[in-house]
Amino acid sequence: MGKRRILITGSLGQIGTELALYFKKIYGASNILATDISDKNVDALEDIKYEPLDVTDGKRIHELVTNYKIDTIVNLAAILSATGEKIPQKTWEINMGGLVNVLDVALQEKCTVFTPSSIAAFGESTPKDNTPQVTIQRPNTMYGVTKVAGENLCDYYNLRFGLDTRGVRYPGIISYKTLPGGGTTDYAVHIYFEALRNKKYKSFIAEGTKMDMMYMPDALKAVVDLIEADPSKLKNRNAFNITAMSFAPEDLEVAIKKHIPEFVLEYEVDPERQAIADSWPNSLDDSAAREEWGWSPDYDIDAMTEDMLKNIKI
Ligand code: VAH
Repeated sequence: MGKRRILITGSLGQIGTELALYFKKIYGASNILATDISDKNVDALEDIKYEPLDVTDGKRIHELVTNYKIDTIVNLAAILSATGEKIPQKTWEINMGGLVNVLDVALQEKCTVFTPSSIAAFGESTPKDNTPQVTIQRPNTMYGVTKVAGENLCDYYNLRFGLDTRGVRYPGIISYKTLPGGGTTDYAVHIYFEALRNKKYKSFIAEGTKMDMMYMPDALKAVVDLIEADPSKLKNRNAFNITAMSFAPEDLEVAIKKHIPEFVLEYEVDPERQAIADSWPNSLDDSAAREEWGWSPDYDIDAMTEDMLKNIKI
């Protein structure tokens, strides 16, 4: 892999923490700058350099990019779907204000930008099964609105200014090192911790609610595979559908019971997060990512479940 000097925003979030450590293995700790508005769990970054950063402060982003000679910005700072419905204006301010600042600094300093979209960029009117790469996008959450706007803004900066922008539409991401915060898919993380702690879990998402999901190692691999991909092959650039599996809560119950036979899944549905989940696809068509940059996940529900239950320390 060629040398890169990467700044990550939102680096102490669920994806950011593990991405910084994954980048360290590939690019070396001295080439990574982890930033976040909070320094909670900063020790998780080990010897990776950390700087406090509020992404709505464009001047500070510019200072860090020039001081640390950054050539790649991975912009993860965002308020997620469920929290975003409680503070919609703040969500726009952070998710879009941060992205605009990142794109403008990247333009001035000729950086590559990776920023993820999400299955949240789709809504009720989107075809739900095998959702196409190019289709109707009318989300009904502020988080989803910022993701659609973000996809289009990144396309604009690429087409109008030639900026090297890239991104994927992530499904729910499941991991054990850093817990997610404020998401609709978080039930699929909590269930593993509760299965080990109490042998039971009350899901806030209803039985039968299928959503696309992915294990963290595949989510990390996707970032590097896409930023290192041959740009001449990228047609969809900023919003590749990617997925590894699609399941409902009862499918996780079956997978967990293979390891903890006495595990019991109950339901206490949260109407707000259920309404969000119901507006998202059941399954994505990720053939464009497979064709354009060789996307191919390694973990299915059973491989993920075995690894989660083996690694969670309670
Ligand atoms: C959320 N985990 O639930 C995020 C993600 C597809 C879901 O965007 O908001």
